Amino acid sequence: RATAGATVWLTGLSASGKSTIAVELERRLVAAGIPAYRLDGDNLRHGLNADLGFSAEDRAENVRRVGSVAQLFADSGAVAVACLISPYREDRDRVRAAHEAAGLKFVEVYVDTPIEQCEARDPKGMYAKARAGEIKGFTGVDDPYEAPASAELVIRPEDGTPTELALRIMEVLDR
Ligand code: GGZ
Repeated sequence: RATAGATVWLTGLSASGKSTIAVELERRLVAAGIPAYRLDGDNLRHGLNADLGFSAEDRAENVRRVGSVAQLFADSGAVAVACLISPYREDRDRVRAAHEAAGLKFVEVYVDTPIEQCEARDPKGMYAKARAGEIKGFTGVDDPYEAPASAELVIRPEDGTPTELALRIMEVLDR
């Protein structure tokens, strides 16, 4: 089987649906006998990245560390499924370059949910807080998000259910 030793990198705004797709992808890969492990930015900020905030420097370091851990998983033959906002193109491209230099597949997936929809979902009330000025430097509100220029896959909400989207990512992995 072609799928082995790869990183899937889901990037997009808060509440864009990255984590939901990542959970489904991880589940389906494991069910298909492919070892997979999810690296969720929000979760890792409680442990490995507990010392980091949301400045551009800290986000860059967050992406560097998760990229490095993802690469270790990929090197072991597993599929790392990273889901982080990762708002800066340069930071993501560095992770891609490191994978490619090591001969490891890197699949960038842009979860392109319009901010209006992310904001309408607002599962944790973060956008409301950002709009009220209670959170400063919130991505998409008063902090930048640089969309990928050449993602392997661009996903929009109307493109399907999380299950359908996970299957589509698996097809790209199999290429
Ligand atoms: C963006 C923030 C911020 C700011 C807290 N900007 O949707 P969530 O709530 O559960 O997940 C978001 C998470 C973003 O962490 P990442 O590690 O993915 O970010 S990055 O890749 O940019 O380093 C959000 C919450 O943290 N959160 N403050 N200011 N998101």
